[in-house]
Amino acid sequence: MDKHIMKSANEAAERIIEWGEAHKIETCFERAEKLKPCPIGEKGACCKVCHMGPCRLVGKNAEEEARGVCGATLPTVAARNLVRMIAAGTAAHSDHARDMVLTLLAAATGEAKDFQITDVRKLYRVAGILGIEFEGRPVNDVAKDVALRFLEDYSRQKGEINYAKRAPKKTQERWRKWGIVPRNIDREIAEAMHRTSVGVDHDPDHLLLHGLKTAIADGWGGSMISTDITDILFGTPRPVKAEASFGIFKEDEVNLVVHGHEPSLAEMIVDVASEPEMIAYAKSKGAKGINLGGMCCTANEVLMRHGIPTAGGFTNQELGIMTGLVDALTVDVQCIMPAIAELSKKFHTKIITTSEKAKIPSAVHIEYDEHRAREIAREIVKLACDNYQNRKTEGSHITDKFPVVAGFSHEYIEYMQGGRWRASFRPLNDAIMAGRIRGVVGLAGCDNPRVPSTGIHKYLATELIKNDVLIVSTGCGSAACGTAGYLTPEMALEHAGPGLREVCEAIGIPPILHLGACVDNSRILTILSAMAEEGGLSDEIGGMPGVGIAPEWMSEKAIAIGCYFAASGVPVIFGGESPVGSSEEVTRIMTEVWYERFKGAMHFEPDPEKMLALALDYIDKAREALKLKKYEPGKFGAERVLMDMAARRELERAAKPHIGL
Ligand code: NFS
Repeated sequence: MDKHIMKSANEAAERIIEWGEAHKIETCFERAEKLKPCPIGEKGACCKVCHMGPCRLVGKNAEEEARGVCGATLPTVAARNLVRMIAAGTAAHSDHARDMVLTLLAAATGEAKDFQITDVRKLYRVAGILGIEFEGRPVNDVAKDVALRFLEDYSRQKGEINYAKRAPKKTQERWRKWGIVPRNIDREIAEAMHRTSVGVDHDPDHLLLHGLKTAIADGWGGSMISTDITDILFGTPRPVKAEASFGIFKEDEVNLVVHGHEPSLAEMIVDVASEPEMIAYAKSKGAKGINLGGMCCTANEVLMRHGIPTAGGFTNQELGIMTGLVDALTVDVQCIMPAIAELSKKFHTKIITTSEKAKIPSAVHIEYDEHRAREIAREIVKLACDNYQNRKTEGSHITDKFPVVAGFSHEYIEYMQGGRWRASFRPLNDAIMAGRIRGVVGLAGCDNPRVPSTGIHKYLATELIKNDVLIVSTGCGSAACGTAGYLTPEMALEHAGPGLREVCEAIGIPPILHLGACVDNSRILTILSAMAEEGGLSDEIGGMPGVGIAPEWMSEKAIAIGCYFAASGVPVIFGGESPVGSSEEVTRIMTEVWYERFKGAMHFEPDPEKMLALALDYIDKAREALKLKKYEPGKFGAERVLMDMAARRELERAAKPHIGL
């Protein structure tokens, strides 16, 4: 294999890395090569929760014999480390969600005058779920009540988060049985930090149960709240055409990139960039217009709703600057490499930090405030225009780009299966029951310079659809597919298996459905709940022929996501080394024990072929347990074999925990 192929599996990215090497410009790819992971911390065997350590629990019999200075065992240490990752990931998504709630509240009370309720239908749907009266009331009054109700998810001391009731009844019962329905998001995060501090909770299973509780507060709390409010404020996505990769940048226009996670400012920038005064301003600086692009999850937010093109995911952020064409890059929170500020000095790019929570030394700071959103967005657009004149000729100037179809909200997926009045998940359930679609995989999470970046996403995407598995993707998983040209319906004809192809052609969808940003993994939870309610498959999320895969994860947020899927009943497979790999006991709890209790599990498997085999095995075993037709490529059964209660009970008895894979 070519040396460069080892760094990114994306050809355009690879050429920029190569250009950078020739110009002595370092990126995360070289840094990953130089800086090997610490073998102790990597597997979760390092404890640094107090200053008697850090204690390294290593050695031949570490699991039985090694102790920290306080006596903490390896399973305790590994479990604590994982729970802290979950807490951090949940905090990130849910703090983002808190800002969305506060923006909704400010919009509803008229304090944030630049924002309005765009999707009233969605507002009513959410109000209905929350038990808030909406008929005949002013829209803003309903929106205010919705925001205040969501704020309770950050403050109630007893009871359950609002959206726990959106899960299928049986899923909820499992959570209640094991005491993992979250009370409020902040409380579970705080308790996770408390329990994992020195000298508190030392039982790995007990610790991990609280980890699941915290993770549920992310998936069915913060993330789901964020998705819903973003739809209410900026519109529920419908399919849009766009483009992906570095060729989205234009030589003769001002290129302004929005990068990060919170969508409010990016939405305002999208709005402002088309104002005639702003376009005139760009022209006065010698540019033909203003070209917006996105990066990481902010890219997904504005791609889903406006078709703004994306330059790609996490590992593309430095490479985007190295095209030499980015006049300004705004960042807010999460997944922003601090390296971009130093790198930008070699080009003309202005890095603009915008969150009160996040600064990078040497970047320009223009602080976002939802009460002055339009004014701030204009300031940023003007700064990008001013900087257009400073564009130098250096840069890789890569022009590759691919068409993309995105915008598959769960509402749209429901709508496209029956129109406005007969919208349902029936056709999808039927296609799975008949074996046209073998199962569903959520392909999500980061891309990572420790592997040929985006390569495992690409491999799994092509292999899964070849095997008639429908893919729903989010976050940088979607970016990896988009920048590889995989997010178009034509892709179905080329690569999909015969059953999946038939379904995609009949409905007119791509075999990989781009569902949005990482917080929009909550859409997958909603889809699975709707499929359970529709009937014919499992009557809870657990037991569905579905699997979650994050093949190149790196963020703590990904761990929180994986765990809320596992707690909800989805077997999850992560790539790379296991962060609890040092403890067999913790590994056993997260696979076997969680499967017995919740029908979900969390595996870590670095080998892409084994990841694929494990996913297909889970899917086939779930089909078998549901007594569905055995999957055979090209051979489909009857469309509908609904099970009666007796058959279901029989199945419950027969189904054995799926363990030890
Ligand atoms: Ni998710 Fe989005 Fe990407 Fe990973 Fe980071 S941008 S929130 S954490 S790297 S998918």
